[in-house]
Amino acid sequence: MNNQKQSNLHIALCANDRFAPGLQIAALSLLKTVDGSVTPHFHILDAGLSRDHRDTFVSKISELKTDAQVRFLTPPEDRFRTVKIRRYHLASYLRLALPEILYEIDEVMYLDADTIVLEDITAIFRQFRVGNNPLAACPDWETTRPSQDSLEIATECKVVGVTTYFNAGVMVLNLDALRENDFTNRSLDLLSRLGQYASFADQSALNALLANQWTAVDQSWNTPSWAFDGKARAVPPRIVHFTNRAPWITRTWTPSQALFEKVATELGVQLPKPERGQGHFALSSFFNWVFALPRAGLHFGRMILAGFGNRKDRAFASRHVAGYWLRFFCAGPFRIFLYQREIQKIKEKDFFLPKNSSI
Ligand SMILES: [Mn+2]
Repeated sequence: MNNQKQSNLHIALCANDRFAPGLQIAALSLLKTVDGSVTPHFHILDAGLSRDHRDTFVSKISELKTDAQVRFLTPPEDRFRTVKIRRYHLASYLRLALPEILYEIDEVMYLDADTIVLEDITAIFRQFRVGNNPLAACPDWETTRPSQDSLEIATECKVVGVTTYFNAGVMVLNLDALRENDFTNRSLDLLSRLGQYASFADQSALNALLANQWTAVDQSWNTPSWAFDGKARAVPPRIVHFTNRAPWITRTWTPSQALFEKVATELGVQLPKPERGQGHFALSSFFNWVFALPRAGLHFGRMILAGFGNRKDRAFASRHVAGYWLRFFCAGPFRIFLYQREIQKIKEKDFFLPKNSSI
């Protein structure tokens, strides 16, 4: 393998002030686990970071690894003027411009600022190079095909029949290849025309334009926090990704929250006061649980109606949802015991001290 590539590892992240704690945790946990012989270069897309946050980030990184490089880049926001933004913040779209912003770099790992890295990421780079595709990523845990994300975009890009879909929170990109096929322009053009249909913002464009051109790496490299909590995993998580909440903004009573807080303590990252605390979480969990039973009933009713109307597909879908809520309701009281046990285990564990422990 190319030694030059092995010794320099390029990592891109994107954050604003609100995501500064997540940025620190993602980058510092990566540094703690990465092969000590590589020199990490952090390229931070600055979507609005104060001087203080930038300084804290640089000093924490160099404290941990003196030869690590950090630079902050101003993203070309005007390039996104015509993009039809839906639900997400503009910051989420900026990674589409990585091939242009990092014009002098040939390969980079992009990492969301709401992740915790628990294993050496050089393993993903190795798989990426063997795969010889413009991109390597993990199959998404929920969305399984581009047409499920957006039928309009899948139709436009002629990928309706594609049955694979990746999560864009952890990716390795071959920037040379992406520049060669004009990826940034094509994705911005697509989202300027059909962005209103993109369920997952830039991830929708990435999947539509790079369908069948990506190397799938093990899903444990991008384990959503809800799967971590549900223990729905064959392999222990290597990267945990908070896909539906930022744990320093919304504090929950879950194993993934305990993990985040434990890791923050080990890394010396100070967390802000959460905007929503555990009281809010307890109340909303309780109502979720109480309403699970009527929800299940509602979907069972729909199933029966669809059965009368001879709509087998609808009946099947309703039965699936009804079953989910029924299981959710029945498992409620046990979940408290399971979470309690898991949270205790996580609190007692050291994540970055001994290298060989597992959860
Ligand atoms: Mn994310």
